[in-house]
This record gives sequence, C-alpha cells and structure tokens, in this order.
Amino acid sequence: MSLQSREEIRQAVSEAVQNQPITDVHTHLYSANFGDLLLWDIDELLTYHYLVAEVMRWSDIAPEDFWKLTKQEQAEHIWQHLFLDRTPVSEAGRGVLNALKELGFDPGTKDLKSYREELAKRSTSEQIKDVLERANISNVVMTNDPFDEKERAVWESGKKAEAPFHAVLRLDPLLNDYGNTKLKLREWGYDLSDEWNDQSIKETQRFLEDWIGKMNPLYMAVSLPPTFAFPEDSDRGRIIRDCILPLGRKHNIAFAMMIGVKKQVNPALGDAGDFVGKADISAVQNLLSEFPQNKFLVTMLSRENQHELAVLARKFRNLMVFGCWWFMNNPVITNEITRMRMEMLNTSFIPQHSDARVLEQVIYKWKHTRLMLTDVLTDKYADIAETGWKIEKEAIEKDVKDLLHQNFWRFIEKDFTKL
Ligand code: FIX
Ligand code: ZN
Repeated sequence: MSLQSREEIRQAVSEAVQNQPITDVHTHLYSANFGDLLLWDIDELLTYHYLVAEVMRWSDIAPEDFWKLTKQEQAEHIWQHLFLDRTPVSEAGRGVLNALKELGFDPGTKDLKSYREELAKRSTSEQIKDVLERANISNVVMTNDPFDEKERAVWESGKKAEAPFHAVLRLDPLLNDYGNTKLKLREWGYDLSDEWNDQSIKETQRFLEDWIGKMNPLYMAVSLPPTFAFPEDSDRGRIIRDCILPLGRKHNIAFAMMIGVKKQVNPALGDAGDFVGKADISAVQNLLSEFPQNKFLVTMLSRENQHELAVLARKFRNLMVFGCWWFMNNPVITNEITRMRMEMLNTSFIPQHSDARVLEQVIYKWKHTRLMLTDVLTDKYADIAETGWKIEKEAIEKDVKDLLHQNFWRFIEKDFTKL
C-alpha cells in the first residue's frame, strides 16, 4: 500500500517505530541472576548520576554530605529540589516522569511515597518482564567488567547472561590503566613481563580469551579520553594492536570505542563527575584504514565530533556508528545528529542506545528516541514522496527494523576477514 500524504506517512512511521522490538546495544543493566548489580525502582531512578549533577546546582548540600544520606534520603533530596521546588524540564527530569507514566503511575499526584510503596511489591524478574514489554525491547546488551570485584564473583560462580540479556567484555582498566591492572592480572595468574614482549602479548591474550570464553561477549568495549591516539607508543596502543584486534579477527568480535570522556573532572560527584572533550578522530581513521578485517562500533561524546564521524563512516564499511551518547542524548542534539547521519549514511547506522543504568530508564529513553525517530523519518519519507517515489508501508517497516535491530546483529555477525 503506497502512502502519499504526510499524515499517512507519519501514521505508518509512528506505528512501525512503536511496533519494532528494539535491540538496546549499550546499557549498564543486568539479567536478574546478577542480583543487586541491577538497579531498579524509584529511588534508583531519582539518584541517577545525571540528576545528582543537576541537584548540585540548586542544593547547598556538600557532595560528601549527600553521599552520607541513605539512598531514599538522596532520592527525596533530589525530588524536593528538582521536582517539587521547580519544574523538572531537563531530559533526565522529564524521563523520570515519563517512566512513572508509562508504568501506570500518575506523576501528577507527585506522591513519591505511593510510587515507592507500589514498586516495592514487585520482584526483580517481574519488573524486568514488565519494563521490557512496555518499552518493547527484545534484546538488552550489558556492560560487563571483569575488573569489578562484585561482578567478577558472579561470573566466577558460573552464571551467564540470561536471555534477552547479552554480555559485553568491557576493558577500561586494561586499556586505560595497564600499569596498575598488570599487577592485578599477575595476582590472577597471568605471567606478564615488566616490559611489553611476546610473553606479555601471550598472557594478555590468554586473559582476554578466558573472559571471551566465560562471557561469550557480543563485542569488546572501552571508553576513551579525548586524547586517545592511534597509533601510539603506549600500553593502550600496544594492547589494541597486539591483543584486542588479533582476537577480534580470530573470534569475529567487534571492538567498540566510546570516545571523548574526561573522567572525574569533579571526583566529589562520583559518576556525575565525568566531563567531555573533542577528540582527534584521526585515531579512528587510522584504525579503520590499517585494520580492514576488524570491525569497529564507535560513538563519540562531543557534539563537535559527530559530523566527521558520519563522514568517516562513508569511507569505511567496517565502521558502525552508534548512539547519541550521554551528553548527546538530548532531543535538540539527537534530532540534529540523526538527520545528519541519515542524510549521509542512509539507514546504515544505529541511531540510539539507552545507556540505561536503572532498569526503568529504558522506558523513557526509548519513548523519547521513538518520538524523535518518528519526526525524522516522517520528514525524510515525505521528501522522497515529493519526488513521485512511492512510499510503501512495508518499506518503512524494513528501514525501521534495520535501524532499531537488524543493523546491529548484521554487523555483529559479519566477518570482515572473509570479505
Ligand atoms: O563509559 C560508559 O559506558 C558511560 O556510558 C558511563 O560511564 C556513563 O556514566 C553513563 O552512564 C552515561 O550515560
Ligand atoms: Zn555506558
């Protein structure tokens, strides 16, 4: 059935976007068997580090005193300053209200106590099932850190990611702090030399393959500072070249680089203390060019890097651009970035990931993304219809499935060593 009016197109786009189950390609969520590593409920929603940063701009509380409060007291402090004393117009504030609304609560009552009491009646598994159904999410990709003692213990006990959750091998301590991490790896039985030599390469690869075996990760990942460079005569440069990329080719595992975070510029704020910087994208260009048989998922944190990242993806098919990461995940920017990517890459990119740290965040992060994507796609299809090209409902559904699901899985499965 071909659609020609803008209203018909918008209706078909809205339905396709709403009905398409999503693969959320980067989150900090965990399947229920990982226990309290998974954060959920209203107090976790309210104490999200985005809101901690925002409350510190209004409240006079000293950060160290804030952290001494109980989780419930922290939530109430944020609720008072950001929701009761003023309107929660920020993206994170709007998000809490949309999560409550989509969960069947009435944010208009502003009755935090009632939300808390109702959610306390639910089990973790029930909440996971309910939240993923409401958000229409079919797959959740985790962030799994073998250097986090609590999480390491879960994996060492033999537990695995439970469907529809999937593991990712996150490697920040190995790549960004090898000097200290080397000592820990030696404690774990990996016989690393003082200097970087064949023994170090072998043992670092053994560590990685041990965890690839434990986790069966969809990709290996790292967050990187704006100063990230490649090639670079550094521990990070050597480990990427000698370990990450050879194993990526051997096991057909993508390498995800999340570039542009300035860690802990204000340590007093905890996770809210990270900042952003424009990166030199030539590091990515050099990796793509030198390693055509590896595949790279890349997202960047600075708005100023977004255009060149999209242009770079036009040059290298082994680059999959994903998400509007962190400080990019605001409607004014996601709208701009998604239009720019579509105008340069057609639909060959992954428009969003939730980065959810709290289960219920996927409800609002994907509601907001679906609204944005509906606006962008309606405009793009209307532009095409205006040329006389017939826009078919089935074609819209296929494009939307690519954007929200298939592009990721096709890239994960594609083996660039065999192209
Ligand atoms: O490195 C990352 O995975 C970042 O997404 C997080 O560290 C960050 O705190 C976050 O959750 C941003 O949304
Ligand atoms: Zn993240």
